Amino acid sequence: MVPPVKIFGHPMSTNVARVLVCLEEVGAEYELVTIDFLTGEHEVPDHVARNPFGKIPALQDGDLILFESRAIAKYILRKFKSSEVDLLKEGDIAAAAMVDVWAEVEAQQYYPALSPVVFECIIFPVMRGTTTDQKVVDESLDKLKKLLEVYEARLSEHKYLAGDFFSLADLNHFPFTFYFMATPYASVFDAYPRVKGWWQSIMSRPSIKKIAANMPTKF
Ligand SMILES: N[C@@H](CCC(=O)N[C@@H](CS)C(=O)NCC(=O)O)C(=O)O
Repeated sequence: MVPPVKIFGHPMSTNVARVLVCLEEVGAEYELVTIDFLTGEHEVPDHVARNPFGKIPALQDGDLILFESRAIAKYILRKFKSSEVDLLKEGDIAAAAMVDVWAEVEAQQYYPALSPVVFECIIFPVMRGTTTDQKVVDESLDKLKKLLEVYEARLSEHKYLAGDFFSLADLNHFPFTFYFMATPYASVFDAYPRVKGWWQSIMSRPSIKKIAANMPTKF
């Protein structure tokens, strides 16, 4: 029997959640090996051997060990691609390029704009015991609002970011947006009805509901 893919991480971690949603989407068997980053387990030598940056997640598939959640996500979607689930569209060069474009927008623009709000309001208070730096939050919200205008226009033309199909580009937005919606600033999205509809359709996916159920928003 082929051993299942192992994911080393913690279910409440955003970057782990991204990978777990991919595994759920493709219906792959997997084992989540808990690395409790709240108690520093990600810094022990065994884990640093998997991820030299001492972060979660890491993936092990036989002899292959990977880190960086967005790269792991692609590996999973390539390995377990089927006629029913193809979130990279690699058989269609133009569609695949649009997936790449919007996946880059997520990594290079959306994540840097939105994540400071999540760090300031949710992650740092729990992990570092700090209080919210309002200047950081306000600057991030300004950037986010400009970005959401572009998203609103894009989602007025297409149901999803890369086109009229759900892809990794959409999925990659899930973990940080999920926690953003638990901050006092969730209503920022109300001004962008197409973006809100898109977010609701992401949240209605069984894979996302299953993984989100293990992501606490109150501590
Ligand atoms: N770019 C990396 C980021 C990994 C990362 O920062 N993971 C967080 C958990 S979501 C972590 O390990 N934090 C512990 C720390 O930084 O000490 C990825 O996408 O995998």
